[in-house]
Amino acid sequence: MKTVHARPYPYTFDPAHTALVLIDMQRDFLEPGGFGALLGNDVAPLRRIVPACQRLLALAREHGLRVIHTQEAHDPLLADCPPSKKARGGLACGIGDPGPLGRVLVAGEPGAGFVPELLPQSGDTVLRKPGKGAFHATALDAILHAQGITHLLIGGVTTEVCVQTTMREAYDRGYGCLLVQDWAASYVPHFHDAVVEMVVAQGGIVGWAAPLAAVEAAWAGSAFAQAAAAAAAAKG
Ligand code: TIU
Repeated sequence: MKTVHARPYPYTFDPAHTALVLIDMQRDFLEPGGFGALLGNDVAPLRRIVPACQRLLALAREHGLRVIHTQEAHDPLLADCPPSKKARGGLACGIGDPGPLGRVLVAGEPGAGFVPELLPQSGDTVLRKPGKGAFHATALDAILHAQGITHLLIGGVTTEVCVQTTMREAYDRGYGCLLVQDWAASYVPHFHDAVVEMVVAQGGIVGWAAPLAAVEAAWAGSAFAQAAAAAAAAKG
């Protein structure tokens, strides 16, 4: 078992039953000309978490955790895109339209692909999803059950849209989720901060939150992490 010094109290997980879930680190959200930029956002805050994502992925691979990359992308015929989603925002160049990164948010197009620094590796699971939450209209719950996964370390983009929606869906399905704070980002930085507070409020109503350094400390078996684990055990 590993224990992370998290808020609102230590987060304990068994690596054999824990997956890393990296939400939607796609060119369409992180690069100029993609869906996020077409919505009027500055993509710079999202790009800043790429090095932290690389560190956590390396840690996960070193310790044999399962890795799941989600991808918000639609079928080329938009058969899985509700008209309300396509119409939202009234964009001149919206979902399915040809844009600077190919057809916007369409599977197989350059924009739907992952940023080059975070390409999935052999053994990782890639989960295409048509919605904001990773459990909606996907096999994610079945995949996690089949692999005995009970705990999720979650990050990606954007914190208040796909990351938070997925955490809430996971909570209702019985998973224990840790939001790795510097592994997630929003186009609107104070939304990110607000989500962290929402997650840990009310005794961890949605889950736990901790910085990447605390996750790394749990693996290092540092005195700090050990002390937190002891404190949690003492609380019963
Ligand atoms: N617009 C926005 O902040 N996010 C999304 O549309 N999708 C995800 O968060 N992945």
